[in-house]
Amino acid sequence: MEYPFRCGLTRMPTDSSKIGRDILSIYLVTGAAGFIGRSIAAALLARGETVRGIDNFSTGRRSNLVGLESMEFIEGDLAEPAACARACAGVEFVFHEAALASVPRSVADPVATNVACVDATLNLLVAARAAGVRRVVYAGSSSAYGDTPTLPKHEGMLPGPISPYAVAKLAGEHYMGAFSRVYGLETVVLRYFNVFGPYQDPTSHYSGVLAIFCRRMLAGEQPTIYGDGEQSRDFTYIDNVVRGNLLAAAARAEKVSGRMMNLATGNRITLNQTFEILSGLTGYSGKPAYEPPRSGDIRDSLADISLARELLGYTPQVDFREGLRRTVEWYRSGGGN
Ligand code: UD2
Repeated sequence: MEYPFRCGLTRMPTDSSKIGRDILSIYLVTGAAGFIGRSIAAALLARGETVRGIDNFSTGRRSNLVGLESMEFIEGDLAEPAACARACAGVEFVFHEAALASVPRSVADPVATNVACVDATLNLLVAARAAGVRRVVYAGSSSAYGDTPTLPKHEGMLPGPISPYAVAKLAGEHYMGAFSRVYGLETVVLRYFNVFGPYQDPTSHYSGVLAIFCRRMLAGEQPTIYGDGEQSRDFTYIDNVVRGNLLAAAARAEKVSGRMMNLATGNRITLNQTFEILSGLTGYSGKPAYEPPRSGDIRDSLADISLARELLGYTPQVDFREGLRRTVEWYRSGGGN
């Protein structure tokens, strides 16, 4: 992947009090030991940026930090204000990826999801404002749209969260908007649609479906489909999400600050079709097991990505099949164990 643009480091200081910070822009990535956070951190480091990461390892993995040795790392929990203050000191841009993902996890323990997604996000915003952070880019979730039948989902639609997870991620979006409006902190919300790719943890019951399927099918084990398999998703390969984040940090504030936009591919595929493609890629010759749908699950999800195109110049670079091929190769070569 190529990252042709840089932000922060080359910008001229606008006033003398900011000179030190402008010359040494620090990027904070929360959830840096998680799948998306580590991928953003790796891209920033590859571009020569100064990066700080924070993670409490609730779902992030120490093994995901391999290759990120030049990143300053803080083991800490954003639910603690002191950890947020430490993480934000001297920082110019924050990519807020830390969360407790998974709809079924939130159904099992809504309070834990709220603490990790809502309390932590508010603490982070308070600390970011106090530290003079310029911009926070927030990982929103397509779950905010809920289970309305209208497709594709566009940003003008009313949210309709149906799981505690969706409520928590949506609350974070609203905090971003409020901090832009009342405190002038620049915030950009990117609503991710089912991100997948290398470094996604395949070992938990709460992992993303593609990570679970890759691992099981490569091991010759039967995957389980909840429901009839005709539910569809706009599965988005990680490189597209990383690119969208870098664009969101670099975009002019007048264009993006206080805004929310989808980050996806604009295509959808059913789980049954995905299973067939994965059978070919992994060599798995069996059939899936079918079990009842999960509570809080959404039937169909597809993004309209025209707003991100317009505001960020975003276009997906890696399509679903190519992304899946790369992902299978990564798990096949031992990734995620
Ligand atoms: C939601 C969000 C997504 C992201 C994610 C974080 C939607 C449409 N998407 O993803 O943007 O925030 O939460 O966790 O709300 N499934 C199986 N077998 C398995 C595992 C899952 O059939 O072994 C099904 C599951 O019931 C669902 C689909 O696969 O219908 C996708 O599940 P998921 O957990 O990967 O992601 P999802 O859609 O809840």
